[in-house]
Amino acid sequence: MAKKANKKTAIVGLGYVGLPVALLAAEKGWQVVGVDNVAAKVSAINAGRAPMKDRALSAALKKYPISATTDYAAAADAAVIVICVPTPVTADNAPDLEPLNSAIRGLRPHLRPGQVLIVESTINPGVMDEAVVPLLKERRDLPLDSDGADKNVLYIAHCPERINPGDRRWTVRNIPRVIGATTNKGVRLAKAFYDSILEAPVKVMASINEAEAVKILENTFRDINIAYVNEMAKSFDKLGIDIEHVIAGAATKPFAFLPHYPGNGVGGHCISVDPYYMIERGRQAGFDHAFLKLARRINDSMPEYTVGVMDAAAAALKLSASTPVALLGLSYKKNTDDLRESPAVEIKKLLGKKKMPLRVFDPFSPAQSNVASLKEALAGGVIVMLGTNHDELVSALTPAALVKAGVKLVIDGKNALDAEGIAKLGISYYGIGRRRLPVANK
Ligand code: SAJ
Repeated sequence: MAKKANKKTAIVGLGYVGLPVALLAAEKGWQVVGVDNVAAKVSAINAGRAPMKDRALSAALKKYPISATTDYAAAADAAVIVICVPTPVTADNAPDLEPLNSAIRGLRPHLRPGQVLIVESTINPGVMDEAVVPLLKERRDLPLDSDGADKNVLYIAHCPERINPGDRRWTVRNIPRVIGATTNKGVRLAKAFYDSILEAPVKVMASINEAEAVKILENTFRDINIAYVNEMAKSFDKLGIDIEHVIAGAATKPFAFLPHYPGNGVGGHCISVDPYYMIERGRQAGFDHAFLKLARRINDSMPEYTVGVMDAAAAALKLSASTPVALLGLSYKKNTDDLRESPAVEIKKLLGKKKMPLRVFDPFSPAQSNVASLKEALAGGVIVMLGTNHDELVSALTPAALVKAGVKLVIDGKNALDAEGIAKLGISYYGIGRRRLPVANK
C-alpha cells in the first residue's frame, strides 16, 4: 500500500507574503500550520482575523481557516517548510539577515531528513549558500542535500516571493515564480509544492544563486528606472516641460520602452531595500555597483527635492511663513496602510523642522495623522502637499474642492491631481517634473 503523501506544510512568517501563501496552500488541500514570532498575529489568525488590513486576505482566512503558533516545533512533521520572513536593511542600509537567521535557528532542532526547506524572503545571490546552509550545518546530525547526497537529506530551495500588496490583478495565485535548489530532488520537491498551489508557471533556474539573482534583478530594474524618470523630472522642471506628457508620448512606442513615473520618492520593503543587498554582496566580491548606488541616491533625494519645490513656489507666491501645510497621505503606496521606508514620512520629518503649522492626514493611518479629516486638514487656506495618491484623497481633491477650501498652493508629490483644472481655477500647481500656473501668475 503506497505511503499516504504527507500534505502538511509549515509557513514561517505570516505577513504580506506568508499569509497569502498559507491561505492558498490551505485552499489547495494542504494541511497548513502558520508559525510566527508575534503572538498577537498568531492569536488574530487563530481567531479568523487577518492581522493586516486586506479584504481579500480576511475573506480567504474565513473560507480556509489555518492554525497558527509561535512554536517552531509545529514544523517537525511538515513535508514542506516555507520561510517568508522580512529581509530589511539596518539604519545605515546594511542587509539585516537577523529575522531570517532567527527563523532558521528556531526551526533547526525540528528539521528532519526528507523535508524540503524553501526560503521565499528576498535575498541576494549567495545568502542560501553562505548564511542559511552554514546555520543548518550547526546541527551535525542533520544531513543536508548541500553535502551532495540526494536522499534522506534535508532539501534546500529558494523561491523568491512576488507578492504585490494591494494588487487585485496579480496575486499569489497567478504570479509566475522561479525556483532554485541544491539538488534535482530538491527542485522536484519544491516545484511539486508550487505546482500544487499556484495557477501559474514555475521556472526552474539552474541554481539557487540564479533564483536569488532573479528577484534582485527584477527589483533593482524597477529602482533604477524610477530613478531615471526622477532625474528627468528634475531636469524638465528646469525646462518647464511636462514629464507626464513626455512619458505618455514615449509610451506610444510599442516596443523597447517601459514607462515608470516620477514622484516624491521610493518607499516600501522591496524596491527601496533590495538594491542594498546586491550593493553589499557586490562590494564583498570586489565589485562596485556605482549605478545601483546612484539610483538609490537619486530616489532618496526626492523627498527633499519635493519640499524644495514647495519652498520655491511659496516664495514665488509670497505666501506668509505661517501658511499651514497639509500633508495628505503617509503610506509608501496608494490604498495601503504600509509606512515602511515611505517618502511621505520623510517629507513629514522635513516639514516638521519648519516654522509653518503642519497638518497631517492619512485615512489609512489615523494614529500618525494630527487631524481627523480632510476637511480639517484643508481649513483656513493651506499649502497642499500630496504625500500618497490614495484613491480617496485624489478623488476628493478636485479643483473645485481645493478652491472651496481656499487652498493657496498645490504640491503634488505623485503627479496624481488635475493640474490643468487646478490652475484654471487660479491655484498654482507644482508636481514632480510638471507644473501649471494660473494665467495671472504666468
Ligand atoms: N514608484 C514610483 N514610480 C513608479 C513606480 C513606483 O515612484 O513608476 C514608487 C511608489 O510610489 C512606491 C515605490 O516606488 O513608493 C515602490 O512601489 P512599487 O509599485 O514597486 O511597490 P512595491 O514596493 O510593493 O513593489 C512590489 C514589488 N513586488 C515584489 O517585490 C514581489 C515589485 O517587484 C513590483 O514590481 C511592484 O510591487 C509592482 O510592480 O507593483
